[in-house]
Amino acid sequence: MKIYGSLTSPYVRKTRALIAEKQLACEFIVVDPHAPDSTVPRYNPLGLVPVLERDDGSTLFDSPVITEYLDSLKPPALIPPAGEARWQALRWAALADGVLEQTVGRTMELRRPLAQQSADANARREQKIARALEFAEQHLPPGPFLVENRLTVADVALTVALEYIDLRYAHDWRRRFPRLAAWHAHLATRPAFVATRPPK
Ligand SMILES: N[C@@H](CCC(=O)N[C@@H](CS)C(=O)NCC(=O)O)C(=O)O
Repeated sequence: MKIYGSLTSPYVRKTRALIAEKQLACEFIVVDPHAPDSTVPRYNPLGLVPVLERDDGSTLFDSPVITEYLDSLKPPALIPPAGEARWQALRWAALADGVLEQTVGRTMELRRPLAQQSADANARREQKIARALEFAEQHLPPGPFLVENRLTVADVALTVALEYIDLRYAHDWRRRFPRLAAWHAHLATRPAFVATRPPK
């Protein structure tokens, strides 16, 4: 298998961290989806990374689909297979993906020529990010993991989302959300996160 993506894409990083956690054999091919001559549309007509190429040459996208596929390859299941734990894990993952969407959108807005930027659109994005982090702070369980007292996709997705904020959005979330900060500090040292951390 091969995973195509950039070193800084948080969506790619979620899948790479999962590959590391599950110790799957998968080659990482660095590509720039924003380059004018990008090869990504050959694998995903939407031109977005990550893309997973399976050994038979077929491809899968986007990151939630790749996550589900990778998780099906071997135990332990990082997506709880059934019951309330499954819905909790998927809701945390959706919250984290939503934070990514808003933070990536904010970053892209700020890269547009100044005259074309919308301060209103970014204010709305920042409100959504703040509300999502507040929700996480309030709903964090007491232990070190978000669901079932073990690592799941929820922990992978939220860790990646918080660290993407660190990369692209100067934000004092650690001071505003101290429980979230303590939870993150515990998980951040896992080798899967250390090995996939984006270059500054
Ligand atoms: N929903 C997609 C989002 C992927 C995405 O937005 N990737 C960005 C990189 S962070 C990208 O490839 N952007 C290229 C572009 O917008 O043309 C997923 O979860 O995989």
